[in-house]
Amino acid sequence: MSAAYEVGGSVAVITLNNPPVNGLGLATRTAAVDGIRQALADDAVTAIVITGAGKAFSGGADIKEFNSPKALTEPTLHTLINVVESSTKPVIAAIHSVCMGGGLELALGCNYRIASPGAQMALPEVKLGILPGAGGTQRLPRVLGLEMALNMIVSGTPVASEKLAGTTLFDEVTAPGADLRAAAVAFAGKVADVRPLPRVRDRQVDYPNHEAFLQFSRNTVKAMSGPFPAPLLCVEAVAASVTKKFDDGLKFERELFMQLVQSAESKALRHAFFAERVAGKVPDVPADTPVRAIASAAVVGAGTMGAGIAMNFANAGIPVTLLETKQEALDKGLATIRKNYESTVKKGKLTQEKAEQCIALVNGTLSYADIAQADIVVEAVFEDMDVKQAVFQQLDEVMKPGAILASNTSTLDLDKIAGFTRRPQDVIGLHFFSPANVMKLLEIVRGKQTGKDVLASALALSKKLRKTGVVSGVCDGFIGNRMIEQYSRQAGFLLEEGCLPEQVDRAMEQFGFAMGPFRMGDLAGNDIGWAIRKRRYVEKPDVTYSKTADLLCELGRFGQKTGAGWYDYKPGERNALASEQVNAMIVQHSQDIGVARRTVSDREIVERLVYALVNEGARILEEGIALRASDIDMVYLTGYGFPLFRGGPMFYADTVGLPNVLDAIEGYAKGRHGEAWTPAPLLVRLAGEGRGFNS
Ligand code: 3H9
Repeated sequence: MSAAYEVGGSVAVITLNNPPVNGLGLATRTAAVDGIRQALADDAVTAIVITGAGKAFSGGADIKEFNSPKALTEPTLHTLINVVESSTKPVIAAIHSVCMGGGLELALGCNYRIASPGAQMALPEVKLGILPGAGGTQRLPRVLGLEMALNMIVSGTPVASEKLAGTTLFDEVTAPGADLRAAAVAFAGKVADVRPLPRVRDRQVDYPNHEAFLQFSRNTVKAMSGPFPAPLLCVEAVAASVTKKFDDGLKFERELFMQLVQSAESKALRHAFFAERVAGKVPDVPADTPVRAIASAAVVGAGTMGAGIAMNFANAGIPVTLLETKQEALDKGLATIRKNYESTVKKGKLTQEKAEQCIALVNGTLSYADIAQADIVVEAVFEDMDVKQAVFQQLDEVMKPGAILASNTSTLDLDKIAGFTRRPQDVIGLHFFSPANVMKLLEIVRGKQTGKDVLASALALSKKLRKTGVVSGVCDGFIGNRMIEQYSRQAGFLLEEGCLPEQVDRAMEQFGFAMGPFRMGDLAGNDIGWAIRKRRYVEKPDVTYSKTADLLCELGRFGQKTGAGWYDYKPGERNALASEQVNAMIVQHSQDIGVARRTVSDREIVERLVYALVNEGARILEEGIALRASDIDMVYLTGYGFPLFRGGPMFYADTVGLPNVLDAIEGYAKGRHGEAWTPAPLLVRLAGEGRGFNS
């Protein structure tokens, strides 16, 4: 059942019922149209109420139907809204909880709207790279005015219904706690005989000197929308609500909608929307798996990472104790936390009061005994197995039974770490990304023996901390760092072959990365990669690396923290300036290893770096380290600055076409350091079958 039809007295009530959010898929649209027709045919019915079952009026068009024949199968959303708008009996939308996108467009097609307070009203299509395509851009300005409607449509931000009470959007906003359905039925009784029926389409948008306002909006939106075409087209569609007749405006909106729905940017955003939601699902850990309560936390290690992790708990209202071995280090960690909160307050992103509340939730200690009762402890100490061993043996001694023991390791073997305890089922990896209080990604590392309830608890925790939790199996570097190593290797080889850091960074930034690999290295600290490579030279002597990064570190150029890295930095500034010393060192190194430097195209740079990610991603997928390709995309979108409009490395590879990716990889395999380019078997197989990673 996707919409229920009931008649009480002289009012028919159509209840949209398509969990979880009453998306207006084909079956729901069909049932709603049938409901209206049935009500029109029934002489006993004088008015019709449309409402939603469960936790929404409607979340809008069913996004899963986009680019599928179902979206265009009758009755389309347009047809449904036409049927509602041309009804000869009044139709009242009874709105609660969520009224978004096509849901709001349907409500705008009704003659009257009545809402509960707290309903989230939005036209969020722009966030999916499209615009409201079922009349929203024409009808919303007619009830909210040009400025407010434009703001809502260009930003996609929800506005609470009570804030819109008093506008012509609503005929009534009920009192808190009132029975919405009963109120709507009572309202229907009052308006049953009122004619002519009020229709939003018959209203005018009055805005003196609208052209000046629209031009200002175009300029502002253009400057802010980056590579995304939708925001500017939203302005154009809204402009039509003033400059064109209603039906012409609708037609124009439709044209722009069709253009956007086919765009690569929108496909990428829709992919990211579903990828984010599916990432929290693990096939063998059902949604009803019991979770452990997490009401208190502890963090071992008060360095930058530990302090950032502690802030996450405090932000979520969970008291957290920071543990260090020395008072000085502890004081420094606590001071970092205070400083971070103060600077957020200064930026106007947090109130002083909220900051003080968070700071009050953070305590410090030098004694393991003080953290013993915490529900979860996250270890964030130096990335060295011996140090981790000492910490986990201690935790095993002191922590209460049932406490979750988490490691923030970014590369080390979690199963080995779990083996330092007598409770490996309680051990899990929680890999936060720096700065931990800002970055969205949380890699949740599932060890061989991690309990299902511990995994479910970590996934629930990631939501509470407002992170995107992505599950990874155990391997060196997990999903993100294992892939980035291949990317960095290629960046190093490119330096040997003829590139300078600024060319590589520029090419990657033009592709859309927030930062190219060398600027990123300078920000994160080049010494981190150096330490990892030193370990690799011993553990995996066959893996080749360019020596340039080692030579850089030998010069003490660790990046911004030492005032010099791949680039030069003026004291106190973060602007990366090309370094003569480094560039000369790179050119000299090519000479020393006998490589004739050549001109490398930007296209080659992008292909080599991105396809290195893709090829390793394919292995990770095949080995089951990642559950699905879209999980890998989420890791890269939320943790590594991969351009959102390209949807993540695996999605991007799908859009390029896997046979094309494979061709390029096979070409690079014939070049210098061809050993780094053995195509992943999964890539070869899928390319042969004409499939994609995400299909
Ligand atoms: C549109 O309307 C186009 C029209 O203008 C023109 C057409 C011609 N469809 O976010 P949650 C699923 S475009 C299908 O975790 P929350 C979601 O996948 C649409 N499914 O919950 C998830 O599924 P699962 C404009 C949808 O409570 C489940 O619902 N509308 C849709 O945190 C729960 O999602 C939007 O852009 C959908 N439209 O937040 C609204 N929406 O359980 C996008 C959600 O299997 N949606 N799902 O993982 C949202 O912003 C949030 O989901 C919402 C609920 C606020 C509704």
